[in-house]
Amino acid sequence: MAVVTTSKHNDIAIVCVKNPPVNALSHAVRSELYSACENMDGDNTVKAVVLICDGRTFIAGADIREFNQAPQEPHLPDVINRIEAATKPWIAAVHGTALGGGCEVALGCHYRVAISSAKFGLPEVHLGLIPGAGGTVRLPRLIGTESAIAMVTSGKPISAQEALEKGLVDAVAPDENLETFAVEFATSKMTASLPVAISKRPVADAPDDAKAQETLDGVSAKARGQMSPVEAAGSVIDAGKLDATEAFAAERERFVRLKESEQSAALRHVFFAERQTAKIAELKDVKPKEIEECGIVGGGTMGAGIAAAALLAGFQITMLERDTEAAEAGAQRVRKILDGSLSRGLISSQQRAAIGQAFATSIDYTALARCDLVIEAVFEDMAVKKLVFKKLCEVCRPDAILATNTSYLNVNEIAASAKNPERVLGLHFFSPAHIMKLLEIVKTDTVSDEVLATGFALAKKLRKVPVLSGVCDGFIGNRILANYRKQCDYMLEEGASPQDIDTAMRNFGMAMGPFEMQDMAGLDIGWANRKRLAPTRDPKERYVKIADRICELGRFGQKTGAGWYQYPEGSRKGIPDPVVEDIIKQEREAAGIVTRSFTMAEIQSRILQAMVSEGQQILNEGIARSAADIDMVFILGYGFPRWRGGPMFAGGVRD
Ligand code: 3H9
Repeated sequence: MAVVTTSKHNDIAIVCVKNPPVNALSHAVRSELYSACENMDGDNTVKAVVLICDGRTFIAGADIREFNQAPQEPHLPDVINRIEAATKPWIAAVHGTALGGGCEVALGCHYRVAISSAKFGLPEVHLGLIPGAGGTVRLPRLIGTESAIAMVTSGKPISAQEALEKGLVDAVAPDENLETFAVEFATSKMTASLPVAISKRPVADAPDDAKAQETLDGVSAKARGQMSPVEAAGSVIDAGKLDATEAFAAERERFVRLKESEQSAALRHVFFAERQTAKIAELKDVKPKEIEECGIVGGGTMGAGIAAAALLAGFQITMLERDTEAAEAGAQRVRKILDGSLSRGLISSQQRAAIGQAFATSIDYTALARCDLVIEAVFEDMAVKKLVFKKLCEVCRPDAILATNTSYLNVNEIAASAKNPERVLGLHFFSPAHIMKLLEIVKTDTVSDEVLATGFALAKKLRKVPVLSGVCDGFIGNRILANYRKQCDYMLEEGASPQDIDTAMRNFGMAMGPFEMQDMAGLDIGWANRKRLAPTRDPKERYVKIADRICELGRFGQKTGAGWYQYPEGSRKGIPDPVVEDIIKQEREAAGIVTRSFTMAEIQSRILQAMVSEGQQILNEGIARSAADIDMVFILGYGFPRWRGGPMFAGGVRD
C-alpha cells in the first residue's frame, strides 16, 4: 500500500504521507516522497504542492527502528534536497508535531504553514543524535544561531505561534481546517517566483570564535557527559562558517558517528523501554475500573504530592489527616504545589479554581466512603499501615481499590490484613510525587487483574511511567538502591571519602552523589529501615556502622544542618565535616581495615556492578519483568543518566 499519495485541487497538488502511527520517515516514505517530487516537477498541470500528513501528526522524524539496519537509499538528506530543488513551491502543512526529520522536511519546503496546536522540534539529542538531514544547517539560516542552538540542544519543541514569531513558520491557520488553509496559501504563491532556498541563505548572526567557544562550554557543562547536545551546538556553529554543501557534509559526519555511539544506542534503548513498561501481555484485554473520586490518607510531603498530581490530572480528592491542624498543613502543601503550577503557566486560573473545588480534607474516615480508590501515604510502619487498612475496610465500598504507597514494606502482608485482598495493590510514588515520572505498581499475590490494570490506567492519566514490580523488600528501585549504598559504605570503610564517592558518581552522570542525596532526602528514613531489618539480618553479612553512628548524633542531613556533610546556616552545599571523618576513621580501625585509595573509575565500576548483580537477582526472582524495566526505574526514579541507558544496559545486561 502506498504511504505517500497525491491528489489535485485545481492547480495545487496535495501530497499526503500516511504511515501510522506517527508518519515516521521509513524507507518506503522516503522513496515515495522522492518520486512524488519528481512527478510533481514533471506535471505541467501542477503549480504548487502542499505536503500534508494523515492521522494524528505531521512527520515525527526518521524511523528510529531503521537505525539498527544498514541505511537504504534514498537517504533523507537527498529527499529533502530534492524537495528544496523542486521547480514549484512546496508548502509544508503541519499539524501535531513536526519533529526531527519531519521538521527537517518542513525546512526543505519553500513555505511552512501550521495549525495553532502544531509544534516544531528537533529532539534528536534525546536519542543521542543531532539532526542529520540538514536541520543544523537550515535552521540557523532561517531563525538565527541562538534560537537554533536552543532548539537543537534542548530538543524541546516550540509552539506554532513561537515558530511564527521566529520566522520558522510563514502562517498559522485561524482554525483547524489545515488543508483548505494550505491550499489557499499555495494558490497565493503559485505564480510568484520561488523564494531563495533556505540552504542558500547566509547565517545572519554567525558567532565569532570566542562567542562560539563560550556557547559550547555552556552547553557542555549542562550536558554532564552527554555528547549529543555539544555536537548539535557544534554543528550549528559550523553551519555559520561553512557553505551549505560543506556544512551538510560536516553535519552528516557527526550524525553518522553519533548513530554508531554507545550513547545513542543507550538513548534509543530508553526511548523504546519507556514505551514498553505499560505493555503487560496478561492485562492486554482487561478493562480497568473507572476512577473519579480518590482518597489520600496522609497529608505529608508524599501524600500532598500524590494529591496534587491526582488533582492536576482531573481527579476529585479527599485528603484524610488525623486532626484539623495536620489536615490544614497538608492542604497548605497541596495548595502550594497547585499555585506553583499556576505561576509557571502549567494551568490557567480557571483550572486552578476548578481544581480547588475538587479538593477537600477530612479527619473522618467516613469521608472516604464514596471513593473509587484510596491511596495511603502514612508513616512507614507495618502496624500503622495495617490500622489504616482496617479502618478503610470498615468505611470504603467493598469494591473500592485500596493502595499503599509503602516504599519497602510487604504489600502481601498489608493485603492479607484487608477484607477483599484482591483489591489491594502497591502504588509506589517517588518524591516529589507531582513531578517524578516513575510509579512502581506492586503486584501482590492476591490482586485481581482488573485492579492491576486500573493501576496502569491511573498511571497513564497521571502521565507517569508505570513499572510492574513483585513484592520484595524495597521493590525494584529501593532494593537495588540499598545495594548501591551498601557498596558505597564498603568503599568508605576501605578508604574512600564521601566526597570521593559523590564526585565519582556525579562524574558518572548521576544527578547527585549517594551521600549528598541521603543528606537531601534525610538520613532518618534509611536508619529506621536498617533498624527494622536488623533482627533478620544475617550475622555473617558485612555491616558498616558509619551511617548509624552519624544518625545517633541526630545528624539527619540538610534538615538538621548536618549529615554526611555539614551545612552552614541556610546553605544547601555541604562541606566535609571532621566529625564524620573521625567516625569513619574509628570504624575503619575497629574493622581492622588497611585503607587504600580508589580511582574514580573503580568507584563507578564497583557501584555499577553492585546494581547489576542485584538487578540480575531481581530478574531471576521474577520481581521485574525485564532489564529494560529496571533501567527505567533507575533513570526515572533515581537520576541515573539516561544516556547510559540505565544500570542494566550500562552493565551489558540486555533483554
Ligand atoms: C531523526 O529524525 C533523525 C533525523 O534528523 C536524521 C535522519 C537521517 N520512529 O510516543 P508514542 C512509535 S531522529 C519509529 O507512544 P505519542 C513509538 O515507539 C527522530 N517509531 O505516541 C510507539 O510505538 P508503539 C526524531 C516511532 O502520541 C508509537 O510510535 N524524532 C517514532 O505519545 C507511538 O508513539 C523523535 O525523536 C519514530 N520516530 O507521541 C520523535 N516515534 O506503539 C520521537 C514514535 O509500538 N517520537 N514511534 O509503542 C515522539 O516524540 C513521540 O512518539 C510523538 C508521539 C510526540 C511523535
